[in-house]
Amino acid sequence: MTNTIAAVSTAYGRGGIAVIRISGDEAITVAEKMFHPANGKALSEVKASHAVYGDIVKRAAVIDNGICTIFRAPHSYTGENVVEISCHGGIILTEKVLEAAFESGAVPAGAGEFTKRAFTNGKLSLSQAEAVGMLIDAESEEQLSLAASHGKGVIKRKADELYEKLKTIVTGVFANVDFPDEDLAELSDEEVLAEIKIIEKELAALQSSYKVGRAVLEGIRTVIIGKPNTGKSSLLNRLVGRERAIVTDIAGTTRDTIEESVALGRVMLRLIDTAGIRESNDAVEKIGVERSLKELSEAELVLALFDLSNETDGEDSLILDRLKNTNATKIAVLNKSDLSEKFDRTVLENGIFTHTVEISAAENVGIDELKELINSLYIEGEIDYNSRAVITNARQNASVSHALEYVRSAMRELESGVSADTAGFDLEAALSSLAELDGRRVTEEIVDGIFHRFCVGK
Ligand SMILES: Nc1nc2c(ncn2[C@@H]2O[C@H](COP(=O)(O)OP(=O)(O)O)[C@@H](O)[C@H]2O)c(=O)[nH]1
Ligand SMILES: [Mg+2]
Repeated sequence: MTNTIAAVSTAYGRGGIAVIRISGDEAITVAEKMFHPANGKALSEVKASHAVYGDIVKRAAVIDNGICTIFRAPHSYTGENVVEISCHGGIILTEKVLEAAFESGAVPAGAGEFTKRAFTNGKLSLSQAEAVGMLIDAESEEQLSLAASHGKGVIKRKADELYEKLKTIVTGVFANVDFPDEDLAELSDEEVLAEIKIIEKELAALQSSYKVGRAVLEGIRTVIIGKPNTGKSSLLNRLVGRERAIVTDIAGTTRDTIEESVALGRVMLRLIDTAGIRESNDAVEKIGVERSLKELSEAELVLALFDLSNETDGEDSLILDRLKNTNATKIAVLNKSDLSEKFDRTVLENGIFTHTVEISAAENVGIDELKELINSLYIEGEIDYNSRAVITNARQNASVSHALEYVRSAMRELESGVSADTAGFDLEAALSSLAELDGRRVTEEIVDGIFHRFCVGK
């Protein structure tokens, strides 16, 4: 069995060029069997990081010609010997070139295996490897700049810095315990407390940065809710920028929930349009209303629509009642501002809503203001992602949050007069949580989970 892997690294389909990547100890030996340089030299003689032109060969037949680039370990993406063969980009042709690599001794690469090897071989930290996935999947400018900053190591540096600081304290504390008679006591209990307060602040900042990272990367689960005919689907279509949902003047048009992801300025919304909430005897509509209520309970952000051209009634109260019991941020969106107003705005004076916006979904009035408002709820002002570490996924958040809990527990102990060596156990636990942030110490399971989401060839 060989550990040398091969895959097509470019997108599946027709294209000017496709790249087949081979990585592992035997990469150059594999490539030699299937690529014959036009200058007659052996591939093994080609200098590292050099490219040669030649024939691509499968079972003694020339199937294409192209460029072969050689990278020698450890100076490659994966840290292993890597060969990249660029051929013409056709589906059948690319598959044949890949087959030639398998016939020459390579095995198929798993999803994300090149990047996983780069991580395992220390070429990339875990957050840098995750950044590769973020770059490829980016759907907005904001995601792209965040991915680029992680790729350049902004999380890695912050994780290393905090880890080293905390490690110094932990070793200082335990030096005190293990060798009390020796003069190793670097830090008094007061000094330990002062130092961990600094770390607590930094971890808290990192934890709160997830609000931004999540809004930009994962998206805010946003539910549009309201009575039938208030213009929920019209608003969804405005925000998505196309006629995604059916809009009619018939109440109960939207019967099922409709989901769409949309980059709204700097943040992503996972938008959910729902069936209008009202008492109904129609069996299908009833199910729709139940789904709306379920979505409401899981929402992070609620856009509650009210129709300004209609008088307030019991159905509005029903919705307000439901909204009272959700934790989401709630914006009252007053629609149909183009029509004459009959709505009694005092029903909204109940502390449920953090903001009120007036729009006309039909005339496209107030939509930009609504977009700006939503952005400002999650991102305040300009952020330079290169200088400010913003964490972006649940894994990073869990590591930071656990570390913060332990640090706070140690702080409380020290403040209540417990000696530093007892608090030291919490600090040790904080250190091991922090070790997970950037893959310094991480389980095989977590690593596999990350790279399985990648495409094959990356
Ligand atoms: N005049 C006016 N009509 C609107 C506006 N927004 C939606 N409508 C109309 O209201 C009706 C219901 O709209 P729809 O988006 O289907 O409402 P939904 O039931 O809440 O999804 C349709 O006839 C829309 O054209 C608006 O801002 N102004
Ligand atoms: Mg609708």
